Amino acid sequence: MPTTIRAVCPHDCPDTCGMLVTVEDGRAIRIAGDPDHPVTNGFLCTKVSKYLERTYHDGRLLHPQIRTGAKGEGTFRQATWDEALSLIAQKLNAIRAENPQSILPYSYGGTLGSIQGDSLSMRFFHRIGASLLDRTICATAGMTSWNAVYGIRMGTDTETIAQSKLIILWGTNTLTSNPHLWPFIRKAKANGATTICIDPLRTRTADACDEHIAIRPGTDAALALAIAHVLFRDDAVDRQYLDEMTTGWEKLRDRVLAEYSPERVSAITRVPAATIESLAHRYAATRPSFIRLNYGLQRHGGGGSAVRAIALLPALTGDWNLPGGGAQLSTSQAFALDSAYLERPDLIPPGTRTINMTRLGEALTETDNPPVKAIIVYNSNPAAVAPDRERVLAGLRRDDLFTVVLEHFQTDTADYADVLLPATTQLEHEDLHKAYGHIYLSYNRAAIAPLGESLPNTQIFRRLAARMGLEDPELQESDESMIRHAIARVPGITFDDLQRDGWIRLKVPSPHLPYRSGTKLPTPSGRIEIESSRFAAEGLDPIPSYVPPHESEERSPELARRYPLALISPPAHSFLNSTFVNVATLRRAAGKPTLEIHAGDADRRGIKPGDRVRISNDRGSFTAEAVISDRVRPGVVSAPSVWWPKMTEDRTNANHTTSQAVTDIGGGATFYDNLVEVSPA
Ligand SMILES: Nc1nc2c(c(=O)[nH]1)N[C@H]1C(S)=C(S)[C@@H](COP(=O)(O)OP(=O)(O)OC[C@H]3O[C@@H](n4cnc5c(=O)[nH]c(N)nc54)[C@H](O)[C@@H]3O)O[C@H]1N2
Ligand SMILES: Nc1nc2c(c(=O)[nH]1)N[C@H]1C(S)=C(S)[C@@H](COP(=O)(O)OP(=O)(O)OC[C@H]3O[C@@H](n4cnc5c(=O)[nH]c(N)nc54)[C@H](O)[C@@H]3O)O[C@H]1N2
Ligand SMILES: [Mo]
Repeated sequence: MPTTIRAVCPHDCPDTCGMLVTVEDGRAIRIAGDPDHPVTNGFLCTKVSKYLERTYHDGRLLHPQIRTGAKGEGTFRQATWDEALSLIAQKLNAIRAENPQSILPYSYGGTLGSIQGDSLSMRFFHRIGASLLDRTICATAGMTSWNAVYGIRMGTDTETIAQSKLIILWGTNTLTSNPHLWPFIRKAKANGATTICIDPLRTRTADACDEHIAIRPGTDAALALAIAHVLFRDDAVDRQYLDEMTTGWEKLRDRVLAEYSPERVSAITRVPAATIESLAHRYAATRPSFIRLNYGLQRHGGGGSAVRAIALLPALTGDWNLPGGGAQLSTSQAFALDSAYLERPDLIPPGTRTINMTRLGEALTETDNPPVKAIIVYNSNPAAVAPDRERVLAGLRRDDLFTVVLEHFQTDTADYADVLLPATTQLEHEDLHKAYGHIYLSYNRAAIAPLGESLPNTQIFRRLAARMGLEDPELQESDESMIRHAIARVPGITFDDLQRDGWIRLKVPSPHLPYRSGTKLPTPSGRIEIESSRFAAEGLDPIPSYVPPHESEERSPELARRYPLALISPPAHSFLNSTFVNVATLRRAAGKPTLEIHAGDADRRGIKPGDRVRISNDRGSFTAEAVISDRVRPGVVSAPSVWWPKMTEDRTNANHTTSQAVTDIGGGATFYDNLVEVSPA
């Protein structure tokens, strides 16, 4: 008899869906979105609906392997767990004896599970004194900025959005990267809401909105400050809310009135002043208004400042008091999980250095004192996703670097491994999930037995620790025990409840209004810090301002002359970062690597539709097929990402051109702050 198991989508996406997996004779035969989950709404996205094709894929790694060919070539021989772990233990112990900081963990969002993500692995690296990894590749610019303003990352309750009357989708491609928000937006539209998309590209989301504002990349802070200008100029702010709940609003008012008029901001953003005026008027006049900003707009040199400026708009209008009003970047801190219990930062030896993952190329090729001699990669595919790929590969090619990769598949990164270890997928292990686009806590039950000899990440680190002679009990704790402890302080939800129900809404009032009048916030002042005491203490501008892109006429005119086109490489609809590129159905849906370019820009370069083009700058180059399109604004080109280089014609992808430079706030990646030139290949 088939049975149905409640599972959770593990992927790095705000939606964190509830999934129902049907299992027959030990094999998963069907996967579907949970129809009862209020956010999942009974459907899975294009990608995850193919999760069974991915799980039972021919390319699944089923046994440990040891490299036999050159690094990058991808030839291995099968080994036993015993042999593979002995080799790793011996190498890591030898490096540790000299300096444990020569060991670098490298992980990111392969799974967002609290257990198979960062629990035992973190304890292990903390215990041995490895270098710390600052996990900046996606979201730290925005997270740091939001927290400076509000003290805690929460936002508008997703389930109230249908009540909104104006929805601004700002730097987010909702239908691709956050599709389970759309049914709420559709309901709001049916109730008369207006939708506006702010994106340099006319995405499928922009098509589905009432209005599209094609902003020049990297200039959103200026646009937000122009909206603030109009709100103050026209006396459309909520004075009571500002006085009660915020700090420093008068200083912001003085700055925006003096410096951010729609006329001046039009020159920065290339958005007509009349469009800025009408956007600001609409925002001033419509309650409740909701802004969905996601992480796309902060991948620029001034990305932190952009999130900061946008984040405070609902504080100017008092929208935080209204169901359906406010803004959402992330809800992840609404979950009071005990991450210190899971990760044990108390085990970190004092003085341990931190390496910014965005600067992996530099860390592997230039860092001394001590150099990185071993890298252990799990839940990530840096040879495809990290910026400045040629530097990253130069590092991974080093003969004196010992590389271990825990994976489902033989990715580009796996090709550089000395030892390659097979990990289980979400259907084969248990896990606990918070979310960053809603407030349901979820439990993933294992649906099937591990395929081949694969093991959960946690089990691999347990075995490795034992093999290295580390006898600490915290390196042997079971997954279930860690889950029980992690949720101990979540009010009103027990492990038994989670096991029974699969997903549970946090016990907060409905609607959840996290910054309503009267709330004391965990900032130094207890208020929304328009004037930020944290930033002032760090020597940053205490009041929000516009910081131009690193690679722009304003900051690097000579570079802008040589490389006049701004390249954005946002997620392809059928991929999840580099995950799913090897799933045949989804790769067919994506077609091939393309570059969208405006007709005028293409003409000037003699480029015709379908031509193979080379996209290059001083860091490197890649090729793609030209698509001539008015969906990109003149001066902007777009390369949907993130392709597995080894599955393209010339083994390249957009990250040959992206930079290791980091954002103004939070040390985040700047993938979309990237000037290039394009020529026929
Ligand atoms: N299908 C799919 N879904 C995904 C992912 C995926 O790879 N594929 N990735 C997941 C992950 S890890 C993340 S972090 C999120 C990412 O999803 P989002 O946070 O939505 O971010 P992006 O998709 O990177 O960018 C969103 C939009 O921002 C636009 N953009 C770029 N620069 C600017 C700018 O300067 N200003 C403005 N206003 N817009 C700009 C891009 O053109 C793009 O359409 O999605 C998650 N969901
Ligand atoms: N040019 C460009 N580059 C980008 C982006 C972009 O938009 N443009 N987006 C950036 C963003 S937002 C992000 S978040 C990063 C994402 O970068 P990554 O976090 O590296 O994400 P993925 O590319 O999805 O690779 C995750 C890998 O983890 C593996 N994995 C999944 N589950 C498990 C598990 O349980 N155990 C183990 N051991 N492995 C597992 C998967 O098989 C997959 O190969 O990429 C960034 N890079
Ligand atoms: Mo991300």
